[in-house]
Amino acid sequence: MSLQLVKTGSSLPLTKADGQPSTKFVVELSWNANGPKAPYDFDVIAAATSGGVVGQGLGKTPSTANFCYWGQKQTPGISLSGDNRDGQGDGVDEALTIDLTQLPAGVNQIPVVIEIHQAAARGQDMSQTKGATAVIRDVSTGAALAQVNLDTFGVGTTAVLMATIEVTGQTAKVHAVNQGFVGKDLNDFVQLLTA
Ligand SMILES: [Ca+2]
Repeated sequence: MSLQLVKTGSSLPLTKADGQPSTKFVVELSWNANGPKAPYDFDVIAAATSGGVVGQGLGKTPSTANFCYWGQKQTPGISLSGDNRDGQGDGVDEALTIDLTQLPAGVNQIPVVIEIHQAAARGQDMSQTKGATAVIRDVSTGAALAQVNLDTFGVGTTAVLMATIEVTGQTAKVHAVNQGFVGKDLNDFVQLLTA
């Protein structure tokens, strides 16, 4: 399967060219630093959750040990490449690697949230920036499987649930969600996603 753009509200199974499910893949996030209050420090937040239903509600994780972000880059089944502070330069700014075989039992959703670090203090929001893309790439083949683009958001939106990875056993599907959150920061998502 070649790279497919997944539009907001749609989903796509993460499947390799040979038809087998991708069990280990990277979510490569790139964003543009331009905007009136640059630099913008986007942070990726992901968590291995259970109990959520796409389009209806977020799942929860029983422990903050399953909460992957710049302050905790290695969690069971999910790891983060690093913390890019300004989106400068070409290519991938931050990348999440997800290994379905290493996730805690019972996980059915991994929300992928993009948040602007210190948005309130810096007077920044998503309306000022020029978007971001997430490309999902199979680790074993290197092939790009799916792309989700950040939608346009209004003034005050500081975080976006960009995509949700739906996990069923050793298969995964990406949902392009693009749900904006006004005024929410990292701590709010820790609370929203922790049981
Ligand atoms: Ca960052």
